[in-house]
Amino acid sequence: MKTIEIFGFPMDLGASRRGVDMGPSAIRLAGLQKQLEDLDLKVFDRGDITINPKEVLNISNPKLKYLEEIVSSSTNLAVKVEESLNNNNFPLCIGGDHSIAIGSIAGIASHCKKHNKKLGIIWVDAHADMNTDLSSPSGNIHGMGFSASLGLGNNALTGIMNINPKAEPQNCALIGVRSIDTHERENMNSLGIQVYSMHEIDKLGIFAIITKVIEDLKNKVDHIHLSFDVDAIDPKIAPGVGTPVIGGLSYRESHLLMEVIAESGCLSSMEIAEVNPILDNGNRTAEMVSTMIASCLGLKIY
Ligand SMILES: [Mn+2]
Repeated sequence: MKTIEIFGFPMDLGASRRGVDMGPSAIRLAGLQKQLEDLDLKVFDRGDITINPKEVLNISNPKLKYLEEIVSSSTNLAVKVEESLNNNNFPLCIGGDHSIAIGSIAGIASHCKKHNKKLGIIWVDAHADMNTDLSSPSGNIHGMGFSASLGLGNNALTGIMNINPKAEPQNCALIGVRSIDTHERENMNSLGIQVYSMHEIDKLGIFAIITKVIEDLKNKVDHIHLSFDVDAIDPKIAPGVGTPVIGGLSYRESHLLMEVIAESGCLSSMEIAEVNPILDNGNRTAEMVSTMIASCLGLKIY
């Protein structure tokens, strides 16, 4: 197994609810590094990317709130993620709001382009994150990460690391979705990504779906990235998220998804986003997330 490099991205500029910038601390406090080292993994925590808080920034464009700071910090994350992959390590990015994906995927795409690899993305989320500055009702960039990675939206977001799009839509899957804006639906349909909403998960089961997605991607791409928004999990189990939506993944569905990915042995990078300790019950959401990351990197029940 590769060496894991942890990058904290204490970002809350992409969201309205405050507190998600404390996500990296909460996940570290939950014992992430120790849990991974217990799996005999080599783990280096590379600390946090520096991000200015809302208190010292201005909104220059209400359709793309805090765009400048998000672009500059995402670029800093992208450079570190690319370097990690160039060193043959596994970058594990912990957020922070889900705009973290814009930077991490930019870094991965840059690595893939220079090494002639095709990139596939598994995006697990209650939302589609398929908005653009033209469609978003809020102007919150955490709802634009998937679309930006696939080339839709403002040039400042799509053009990070000078690669656009970062991945081809046919090499991407969205799993767990249950709250989609009208315009997001149009964007999703125009791109043609694979979508497995909670409806399909209820009917087919998460095991069949993740197995199918991995088999499909394994045949088409050389690098599989997991972007996991913790709000995909049902809020009864993971209450510490900014935009909870009822009817999500159960505790075991979440872990099984991760365990099947681990068994496939073909994951090359991941990020986990949207843990909000202020809205949490103790630190239980971060604790679950820490164990879920371990499941994704080889933790087994026995
Ligand atoms: Mn999301």
